[in-house]
Amino acid sequence: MSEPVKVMSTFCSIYGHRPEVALRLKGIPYELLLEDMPNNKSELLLTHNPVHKLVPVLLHGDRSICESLIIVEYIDEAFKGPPLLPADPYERASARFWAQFIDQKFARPFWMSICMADGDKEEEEFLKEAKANLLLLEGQLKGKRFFGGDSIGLVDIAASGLARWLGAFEEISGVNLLTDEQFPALCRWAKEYASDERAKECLPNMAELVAKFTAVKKKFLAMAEVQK
Ligand SMILES: N[C@@H](CCC(=O)N[C@@H](CS)C(=O)NCC(=O)O)C(=O)O
Repeated sequence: MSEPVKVMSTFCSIYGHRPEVALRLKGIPYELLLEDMPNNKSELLLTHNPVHKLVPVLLHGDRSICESLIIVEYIDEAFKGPPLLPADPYERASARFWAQFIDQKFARPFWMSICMADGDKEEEEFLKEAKANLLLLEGQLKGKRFFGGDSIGLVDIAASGLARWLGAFEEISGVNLLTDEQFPALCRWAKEYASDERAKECLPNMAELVAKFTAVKKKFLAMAEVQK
């Protein structure tokens, strides 16, 4: 019998979506364990991710794997099913490069531009950087259906925040970042990703996201006010 697979995540987690969609694309059943983050982390989480104490964590039998992109690569290697990374070494390296780009360079200005208070002088800088990064990703689609070619792969999974979470952030902030005029390929991609049956099954709905991140933004702004 195959070993049980569990995903530790939290409600509406952008990073937690990654292992879930990877498992669904591979056709691997799993149990979802939702953590109460960030103030009530379980013993199970602290035991299995003692270094970062973050979700997601993949539990595969008695082994645990942390960090969402590493988990996606692990899932690709540990389970049969459609590949999530290309076979060619150069193409694999390139997919890893863009997935890392999304987490290391793209993520901060992107989220910050949306969390800023209206009229904040840093907002414009963050927006500029977020748009420049979106343009780089737009170029990576180059007429392809997905970043991975004809099917969803590592970079699509890394970028999945653009396909659902961004819409909620735009609604909350009133900032429209991903416009059809500026980013037609990314807009088309976002729609296709969000309408894929396997992705759809583990994407949070818009109302839940808006409610959750409205509360997060309120908390963020209140903390920033205290620090002034
Ligand atoms: N680099 C990590 C980021 C994970 C992450 O930030 N997870 C958030 C939930 S979406 C978390 O656990 N936050 C709790 C905290 O910050 O204490 C990954 O890719 O897995």
